[in-house]
Amino acid sequence: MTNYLSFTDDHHLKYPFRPIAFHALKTSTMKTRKSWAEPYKIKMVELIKMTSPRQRLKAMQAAGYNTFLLKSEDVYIDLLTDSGTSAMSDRQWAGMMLGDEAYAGSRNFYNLEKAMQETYGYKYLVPTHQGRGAEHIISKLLIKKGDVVPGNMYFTTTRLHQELAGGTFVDVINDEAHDPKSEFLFKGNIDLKKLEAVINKYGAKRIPYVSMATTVNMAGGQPISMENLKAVRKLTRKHNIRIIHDMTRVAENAYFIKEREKGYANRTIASLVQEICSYTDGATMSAKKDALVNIGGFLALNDWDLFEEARNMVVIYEGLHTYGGLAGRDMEAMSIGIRESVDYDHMHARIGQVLYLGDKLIEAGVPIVHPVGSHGVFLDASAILKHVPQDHFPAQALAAALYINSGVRSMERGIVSAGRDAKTGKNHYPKLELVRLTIPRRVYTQAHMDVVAESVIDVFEKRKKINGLKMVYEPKYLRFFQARFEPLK
Ligand code: PM9
Repeated sequence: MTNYLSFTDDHHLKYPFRPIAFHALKTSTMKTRKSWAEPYKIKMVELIKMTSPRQRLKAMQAAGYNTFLLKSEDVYIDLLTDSGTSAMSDRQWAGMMLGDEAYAGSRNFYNLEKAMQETYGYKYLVPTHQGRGAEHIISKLLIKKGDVVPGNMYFTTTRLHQELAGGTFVDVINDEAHDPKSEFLFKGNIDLKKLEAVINKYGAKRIPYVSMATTVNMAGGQPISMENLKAVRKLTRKHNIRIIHDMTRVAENAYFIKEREKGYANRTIASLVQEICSYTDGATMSAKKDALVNIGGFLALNDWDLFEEARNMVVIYEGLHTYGGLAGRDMEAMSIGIRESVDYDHMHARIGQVLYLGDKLIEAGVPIVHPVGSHGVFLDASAILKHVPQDHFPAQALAAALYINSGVRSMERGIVSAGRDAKTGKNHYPKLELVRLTIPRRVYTQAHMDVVAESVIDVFEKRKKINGLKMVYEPKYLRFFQARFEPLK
């Protein structure tokens, strides 16, 4: 009989404590226990304001029914984004005090370079102020007018930089990714037939790279499998095409591979992250997500010549190549955050919290994207507001209604975010019309998730009373950030 007091590490690996929400994962082979807790203690708190429905209605009217235009002090639980909203650890804050604020050659740059190389395995680092800074540089360096860039679903800033550089984005994600009800566990996978068709149609010379994201944000934080990634590598190698990896949530993707993909259960998150990166040629990173910082990003490359060009270009748009728009203290916090992001207990609790909220909504019959993804729960606005046509912005209206109901801020991820076709000027009509409840890392407790679930369920029950919106102001680029709306009668 096993001595309870002498469990081996091996036993711990086989039967770790599971977040309660994992019973929903059909493929999970792990045991569950009744409750679980965050792997941290809270050392400092930020007070949040409670508001009345009347105050919230006024705030929403003033914000033009766009949650991006609300003042954050009017928000009770802020699930707008997981970007730059993480709580840093005491070690990261201690690192901030070690900022070497030199213009050139800051010690913190070298620490960041080392953390990036050791954690992700890429050779060369170009720091940038955030992810889109890296997207700007790589798009300008690799894309020529008339090129096509296949990828596993568009992301707003990524596609815009590709278009501004003269390219056209082509979606080659598998069909399941566009179906909120599909339970496919790797909805981030690239459809190899679609990718091959794009290569045959345009020729490899017009494809500067495949844009491959881990996890896929606009699909609901859905992961790509290691098997699919290997196959994409094989195909692109045959045609001599690069893979540029949007590694914004790579550790979250690695966690799903460990949980869901056969043969990976005993691997560490760190080793899976390394393996994912090893199948790609370079990466853009918004460190504001996985890497647990409030600001920062980078471009990572393996090709020296390309790195030299990027290092030269970064001085034009971001700053010297040893700071790229960041303070020394920001780079130090990032280097520590990168290492913390691949810790199993951290990721287990992070994704466990997202699943906890997702499970509550599934139990209540609220239509959401299945399976629950890495960084948030995505409400299926077209299924919830069946009476609101896509041209009346159902997800935008639902996000506004949720805020007015309880002060919970979410983000539209539907027709407003999809924007217009760069060539025809016509609206894109995405199949997914979603509201994202994005969970910041290490910020909220399960009690906050309970309140969010109650509010979403309440709004769901009152859904017939929610009308659509009309857009009364539309900015030219990335309209979701600043567009304004009015309610339709
Ligand atoms: N993502 C998000 O809320 C920030 C605002 S929405 C544009 O999800 C991916 C997959 C992202 C991402 C930002 C960026 C850009 C690139 N790729 O915001 O420039 O999710 O650091 O990164 C947001 P930056």
